Amino acid sequence: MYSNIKNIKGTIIKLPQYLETKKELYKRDGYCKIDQVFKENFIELIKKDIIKLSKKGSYKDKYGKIRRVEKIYDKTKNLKKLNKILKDIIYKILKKKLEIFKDKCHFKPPGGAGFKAHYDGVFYFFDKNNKKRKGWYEYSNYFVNALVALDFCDKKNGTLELGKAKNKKYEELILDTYQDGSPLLKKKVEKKFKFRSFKLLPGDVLFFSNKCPHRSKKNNSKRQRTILYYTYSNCGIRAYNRYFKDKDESLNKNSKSLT
Ligand SMILES: O=C(O)CCC(=O)C(=O)O
Repeated sequence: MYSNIKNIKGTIIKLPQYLETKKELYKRDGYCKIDQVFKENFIELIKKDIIKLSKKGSYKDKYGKIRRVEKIYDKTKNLKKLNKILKDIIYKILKKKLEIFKDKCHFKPPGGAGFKAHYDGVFYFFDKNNKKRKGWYEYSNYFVNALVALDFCDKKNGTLELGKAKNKKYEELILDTYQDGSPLLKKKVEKKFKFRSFKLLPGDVLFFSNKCPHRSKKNNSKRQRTILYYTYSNCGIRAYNRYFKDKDESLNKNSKSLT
């Protein structure tokens, strides 16, 4: 699968050269891409599992097309394995033992809308008691996303575009947004960033900080673009259920989708 990497068992492991480089890149830019973390046959198994899970519950767009499946990371043997591998790599790159905070699979069917530029988790929401809350920063101030390509991704089918992380606190980052309950960046802020578009093969993984501005375009191809989009944090596994419960109860209505 990813033969250069051993499991962590409390021992300090010398990083393979290519991971040392990734570590430096992540430190400098807030993101790094690792090619072929997962082999094609493993990705095929994951896709089969996801299709089965999507039959039990998914979010659809206004055309009735499946766009998102959530709460999947521990639902099958293969998905559990994938999560463990991602956590191991994060540990090796960042020297942090993080747990899954939220997880989803994003489908972008032909013609499917993209996402406007935003930072992840930088928004406010009103909880069920109408109390104003600080987005993901209610749980922690450290988040790492792992995007696993399940399909080939490129500009045409709406791959992710990333800018370098802005290493600021919530209170400063929120000023870059419209502060309308969504994490969307103001147009003038978006224009200041240089976005890099990532061509990904199935099995490639993109690790990036939630503080990296990112966006994606509509799928203008004839084929679906599917990715796993997991977020890891240092706030402990109990935050996972709390997050999804708070999200269900949140009174926010705004979305970061292009439509
Ligand atoms: O699926 C995509 O194209 C981007 C998703 C995204 O930016 C997000 O969920 O924060």
